[in-house]
Amino acid sequence: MSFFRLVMSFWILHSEVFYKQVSCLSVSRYVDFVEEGGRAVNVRVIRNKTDPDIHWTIFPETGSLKFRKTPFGLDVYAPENSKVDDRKKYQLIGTARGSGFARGPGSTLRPGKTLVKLRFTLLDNDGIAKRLLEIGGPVKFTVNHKASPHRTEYILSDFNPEIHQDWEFSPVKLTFQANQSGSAIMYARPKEDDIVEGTERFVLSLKRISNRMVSCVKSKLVEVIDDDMLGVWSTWYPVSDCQRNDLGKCSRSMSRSCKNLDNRGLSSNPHCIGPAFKQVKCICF
Ligand SMILES: [Ca+2]
Ligand SMILES: [Ca+2]
Repeated sequence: MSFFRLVMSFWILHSEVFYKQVSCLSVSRYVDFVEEGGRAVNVRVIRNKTDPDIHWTIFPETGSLKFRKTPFGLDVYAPENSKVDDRKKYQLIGTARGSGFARGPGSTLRPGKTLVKLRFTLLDNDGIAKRLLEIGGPVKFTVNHKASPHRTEYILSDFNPEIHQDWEFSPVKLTFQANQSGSAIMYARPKEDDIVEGTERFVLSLKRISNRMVSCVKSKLVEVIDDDMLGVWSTWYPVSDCQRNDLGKCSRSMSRSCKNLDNRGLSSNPHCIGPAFKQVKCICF
């Protein structure tokens, strides 16, 4: 064996070991979309100590997305801004070695080995939202499912897990068996409650779960107008006569009512802080 071949076989052997270690790496993704100012894409990377570092890039390049290293991997997030951003698909590309380049045969630089590619969508929340009164709605999503070899589920959700307390979904989940196709309508409606939350904006998404992969099919920007508004007290109504109650005690009573701050809006359920009724002791004759 010539010296050259010996060197080459060592290099190949060495590189095989190197890539074998890389193959131990596993990346799992939890969500494949990132909401501006909200939830990030969490990428969990499990690798051996000897595995090479991963260099992450976003394609196509964008200033709207940022990285944040975590103890388990990284987060891709979009800082909030007030401009309407594109909703195009991005790829997160992980390459072996910090520089993104590895030294190849003959000391030439060649691109680093691509280890993972994750695809996701940026959801902007600066568009024109569909306005929904809390007691109104619903927001409808049409699901058109083409036959796939896997069992597929569709769910409606927001990034905030509490949405299940505040919204009702119908159906909660839509399931298509393998090779089944069809279409259906799913809807979400904000629940009526007696809590003053104020107007809130959501990105409501239709997610598809197929073969353990989660993907965002559609998303809609909605603004929920809370029906429960802070109100203002009227002045106290005239005091009643001194009256004896069932226990034989005498009192005068006063009441006031909680009114809408303004009568322009859709508000119809005002809430005021403090009692609407009070009693003052008096002497009966
Ligand atoms: Ca934006
Ligand atoms: Ca409310």
